Amino acid sequence: MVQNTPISVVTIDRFIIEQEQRYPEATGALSGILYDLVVAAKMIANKVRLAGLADVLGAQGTANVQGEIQQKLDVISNDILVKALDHGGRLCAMASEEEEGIITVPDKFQRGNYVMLFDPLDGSSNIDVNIPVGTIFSVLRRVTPGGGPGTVEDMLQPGLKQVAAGYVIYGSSTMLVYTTGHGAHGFTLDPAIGEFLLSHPNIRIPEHGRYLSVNDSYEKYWTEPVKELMRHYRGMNGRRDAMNVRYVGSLVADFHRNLLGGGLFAYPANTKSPSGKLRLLYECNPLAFICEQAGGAAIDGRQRILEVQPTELHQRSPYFVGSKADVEAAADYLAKA
Ligand code: P6P
Repeated sequence: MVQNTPISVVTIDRFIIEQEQRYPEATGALSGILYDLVVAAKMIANKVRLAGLADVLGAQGTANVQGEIQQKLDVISNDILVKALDHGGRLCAMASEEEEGIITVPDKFQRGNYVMLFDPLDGSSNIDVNIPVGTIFSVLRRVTPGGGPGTVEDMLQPGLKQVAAGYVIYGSSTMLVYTTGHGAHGFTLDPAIGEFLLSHPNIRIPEHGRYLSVNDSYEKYWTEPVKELMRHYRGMNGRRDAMNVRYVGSLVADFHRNLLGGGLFAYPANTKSPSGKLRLLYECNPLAFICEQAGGAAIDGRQRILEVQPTELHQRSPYFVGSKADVEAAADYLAKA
């Protein structure tokens, strides 16, 4: 089994199949989705890696459903994911931050019993200045009757229904971190052989965080309890040592550093963005699943993020995710809101 093998030779494909073999009832469909996702991740990594050299930097000249200027690599990454996942016969629909409606599986392909939601290239506005960006994904089992196209109803499920979730960070190295509910595991891409190799088995996030990731330029728009909470994290009320502020402005980069080193990422609601900025279904939920599997926590300020019942595909949510003790502090302070 994986545990007895030097982690440097455990490919992600081997890890996926050994996870599947632990469940005799498994059909292999989820494994197939993950295999297709891995191919897409390698292709996107290759595009991102060459971004400075090829004509893929800069804006596409269009805006996405969020009204955000699409970067060329946003659109390229979205297309790579759709084309890598639409023909495998495991999905009945997809949803993307880059597309307003759901993405149907063409009639010429078989449809399966899962849906996938993704942010194809989060933080893409940072690409031109070589700051790490990421792909975030979430997999749900369909809830509508099988056979036909998937619907929005299949997407609007609470995060605790996820059967798999994860992210790819395109940084100093390319890493894929995912969970199927049995721990969070990290794989590093070895470009020399084009394989993701198990490098971070069973990731555990420290109980207390070292890092605080928040954009405090919005402080004037925060409620008083949020301001109090940030003073707590900065050690200004004597209840804890000050956290080091680290804010890259790229969710996957900030989340990944905090996952490995301990920390808290916060994007609170504010008077300008009463629902916060981050998207519940394909940003907050998948990272919350990973974080809880690593021993951390994630809330929207009032409740566990994974228990929020979505009502809209691109709905936003306030977000506090990371080391358990620091998320609990957020729940304490915001209960006074
Ligand atoms: P702000 C990038 O646009 C993003 O969606 C996340 O990757 C990042 O954490 C956040 O927005 C940064 O937002 O308002 O601090 O610039």
